[in-house]
Amino acid sequence: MFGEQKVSYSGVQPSGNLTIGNYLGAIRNFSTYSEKYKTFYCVVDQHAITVRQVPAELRRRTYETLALYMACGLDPEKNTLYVQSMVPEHTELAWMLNCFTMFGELSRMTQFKDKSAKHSDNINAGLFTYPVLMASDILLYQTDVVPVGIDQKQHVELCRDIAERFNQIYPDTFTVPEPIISRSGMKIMSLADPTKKMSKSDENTNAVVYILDDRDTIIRKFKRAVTDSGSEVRYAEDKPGVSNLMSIYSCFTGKTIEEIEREFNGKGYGDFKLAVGEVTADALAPVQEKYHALLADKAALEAQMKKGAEEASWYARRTLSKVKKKLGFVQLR
Ligand code: ATP
Ligand code: LTN
Repeated sequence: MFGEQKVSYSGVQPSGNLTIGNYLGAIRNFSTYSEKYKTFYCVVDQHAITVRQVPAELRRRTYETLALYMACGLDPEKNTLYVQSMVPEHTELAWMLNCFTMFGELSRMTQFKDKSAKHSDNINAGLFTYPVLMASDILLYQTDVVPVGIDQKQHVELCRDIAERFNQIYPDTFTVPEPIISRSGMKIMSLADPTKKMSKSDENTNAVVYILDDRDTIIRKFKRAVTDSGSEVRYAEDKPGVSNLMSIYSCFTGKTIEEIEREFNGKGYGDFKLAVGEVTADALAPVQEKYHALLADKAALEAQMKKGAEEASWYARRTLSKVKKKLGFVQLR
């Protein structure tokens, strides 16, 4: 809560090409808050360097992620859209919050465990304290709600614990945020292994549908998606492949699972997979068109980055100054 206004905050890493998981689980839901909340949506480039990045690619993806935010319907006049590294208050607060976060808490984070298994040659301290920087992002803006996919719930819960701990020692410093997990796009699974999250850093590009994939690629990827034994289009725990495709179809068409089961009653997997591919391609076409137009004007994107960073800094500085005062740091005017 900043003054009288409720705040929504979220972030996406420019660590790869964005997937329909990112779109359905997170970005598509961001605009629901634009009317009633003060909204901040960040391209979290500093989080991305917890795993090695190619500099030119990180730079390119930073522009692309911002353009995708806008193409997915986030109007920069109604939402503060910005790049994390352009607002140095994030890392400054992160240091202070590190001193209020326990080693044991960070050791329990499943993303840390997963990523350190995956990047066993580079288990750096940044990977370990990643959730503290994320808490800093959220708390700087006195955030009320954080729309994310379910994989980020644990991080938002840790952020709440840090805020509560800090507030207990220094009352009324931070708003304690709530994670908001969209029901429909909670967790989109990999097309190659439906027990695994669809992830933009997956090496198997056939397992992942990217927001920017062309129509033929989308249809081909769905055609090849791993399904289960049997041939019935039915949502069930022992049918993770078909269930995942049904969730995707439901997200893009707004139809319920029961409606989908009825629609494909008596039809096989082949017809169903084609239909999923078609609705996905249809839904993404307007996003892609807007995206390409936005990306063609780099100067306009840079102007947007500058405006967004200035807006964000104004809020961030206020919280940071409050925290410094509470902690006993001398601040000169
Ligand atoms: P990486 O593979 O680099 O870890 P990622 O694909 O998990 O990346 P993030 O940048 O970590 O993407 O996530 C951005 C947002 O998208 C987060 O809110 C996250 O919860 C959501 N998200 C990511 N993947 C999925 C998915 N498969 N289903 C639903 N939401 C998702
Ligand atoms: N950790 C998140 C990205 C992220 C974020 C945030 C999400 C960084 N800072 C603040 C919500 C709020 C991820 O990996 N998806």
